[in-house]
Amino acid sequence: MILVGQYDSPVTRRVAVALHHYGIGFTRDTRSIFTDAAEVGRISPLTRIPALVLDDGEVLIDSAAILDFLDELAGDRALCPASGPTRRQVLQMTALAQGTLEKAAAVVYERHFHKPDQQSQAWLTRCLAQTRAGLDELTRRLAAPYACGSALSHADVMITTLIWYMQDRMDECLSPADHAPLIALARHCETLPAFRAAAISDFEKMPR
Ligand SMILES: N[C@@H](CCC(=O)N[C@@H](CS)C(=O)NCC(=O)O)C(=O)O
Repeated sequence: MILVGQYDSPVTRRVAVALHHYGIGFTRDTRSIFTDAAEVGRISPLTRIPALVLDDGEVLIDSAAILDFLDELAGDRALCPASGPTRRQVLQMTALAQGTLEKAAAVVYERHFHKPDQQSQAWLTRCLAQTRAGLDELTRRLAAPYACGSALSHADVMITTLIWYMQDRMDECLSPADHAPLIALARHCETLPAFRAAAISDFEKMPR
């Protein structure tokens, strides 16, 4: 399998963490969606990452759909229960964290692609408020020791990769005081082997 995408993409990194956690071997294609967009677009039709190229050449896109496939391979070790209330909780917490990322990324892209005088302040204000609301709600719903209780799940992985993104790209929404439990969870998860194996190298960062 080949995982396409750089690890500064939280959704790409969450797939990498799951692959390492499950012990599934893979290689990487670290070409950039920005500087190598045409090449990435030949693999991933929307020129988005992650994409997972299977050994027979089939290409899977979208982190949730990719993880659905990997969870099937992982069976009982999947980072999401197969059924029941905890499954719902894991999927909802993961969706909340991923939705928060989408709003934060919208701010990052607006600032990256538009000069300051071309940026929509109304859009930025809206996205920043939605990002902040996402972080607040994640904090409110957070269980212990992991996001959804006693076991590590996809929610912890998404929260951890999201927190890295917030700290690296736009620290104006993440509050060390208000979101301390989220930050502490991410700090703990970053020490786990699967997260360390998917550490972000300096070369794989979006051009500024
Ligand atoms: N829902 C998708 C989102 C994928 C996504 O937006 N990836 C970003 C990187 S974090 C990307 O490829 N952005 C480039 C673009 O949209 O042009 C997933 O979970 O895989």
